[in-house]
Amino acid sequence: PRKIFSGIQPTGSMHLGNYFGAITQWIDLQHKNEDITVSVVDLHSITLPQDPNVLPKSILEMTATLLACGIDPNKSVIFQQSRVLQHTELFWYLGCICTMARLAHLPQYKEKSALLKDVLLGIFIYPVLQAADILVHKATHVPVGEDQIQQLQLCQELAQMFNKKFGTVFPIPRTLLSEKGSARIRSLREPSKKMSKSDPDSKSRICLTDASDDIVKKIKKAVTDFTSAVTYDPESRPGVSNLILIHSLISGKQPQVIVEESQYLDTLKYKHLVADVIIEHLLPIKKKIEAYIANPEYLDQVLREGSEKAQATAEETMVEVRRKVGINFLE
Ligand code: AQP
Repeated sequence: PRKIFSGIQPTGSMHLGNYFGAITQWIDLQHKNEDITVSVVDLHSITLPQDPNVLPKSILEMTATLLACGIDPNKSVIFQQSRVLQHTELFWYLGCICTMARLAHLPQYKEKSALLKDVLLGIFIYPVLQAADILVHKATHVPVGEDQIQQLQLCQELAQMFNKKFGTVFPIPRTLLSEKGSARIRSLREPSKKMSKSDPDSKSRICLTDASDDIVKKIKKAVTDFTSAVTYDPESRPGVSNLILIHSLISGKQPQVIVEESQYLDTLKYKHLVADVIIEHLLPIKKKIEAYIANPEYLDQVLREGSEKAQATAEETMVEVRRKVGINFLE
């Protein structure tokens, strides 16, 4: 049977990129009764500085958002990474078989470290923690975007190396590509970049919790180009095509159908239409998020119960790992 693992960082509010790039796929898998485990990966989020007064709220908000989007704690396991210590424990074992040269080759490390004067160890080694997240649950499939493929390759290599050195413990996890294709949503301010939680410009993204008038403002200000016709061409017209893509993902209509329907609109009128479509889609989700956030005790209970379940499977793996490595000889 397949076992699917995925995570999301509580680095800010969920935006349409996370929603269409990851969450809707998790919900589809849950509908198909797949065995899916979702982690709020708080230990990853602190590779960049987080305000200790804000982080707890971000963890609860991310949990509320996942529930509001449809993750059902009775069908899927949803848990907080830091509560399951086996993740960091396996991370150490994997760190002891991973070379520094291998990590230095990862493109995300090169990109992130190029911007920093002093590179913290966490930025360098977090892909090993990511591998541990997946392997400690013996996941067989991992839904990934194209930006994560190299990290998953590292995870596969570490699993193979461990199995070869100490005896087989881990299945080799495979990528799970979305049936709808992996949607990459772009920044509304710089369409060459992806929409991101940690972009300092909040106008670059639409969050699921945004107020309706903020959505209108952000879409109106979205960078397009000097052509006023509505056409779909992600290469030469990334700005307007990004809006059409979002519209297409919400409505289920093909981009070409949307273009035909919008042939009498200029981009400004089209922006109003897209804003309305987004507002209508997000309103019920936003109401649910607010209701969950008003009940932090319930959210904490969901995370506690989920973490207990995750801990049980992770501990089974660690019993094997400790024994294979030769650390726990009496068990
Ligand atoms: N713009 C995007 N389009 C499609 N998918 C996206 N994802 C993120 N941005 C887009 C997918 O969302 C999932 C969870 O992401 P994450 O929390 O691990 O962080 P990330 O990928 O680094 O996303 P952000 O929003 O840019 O977060 P920060 O700012 O914290 O780094 C992943 O499956 C990701 O592919």
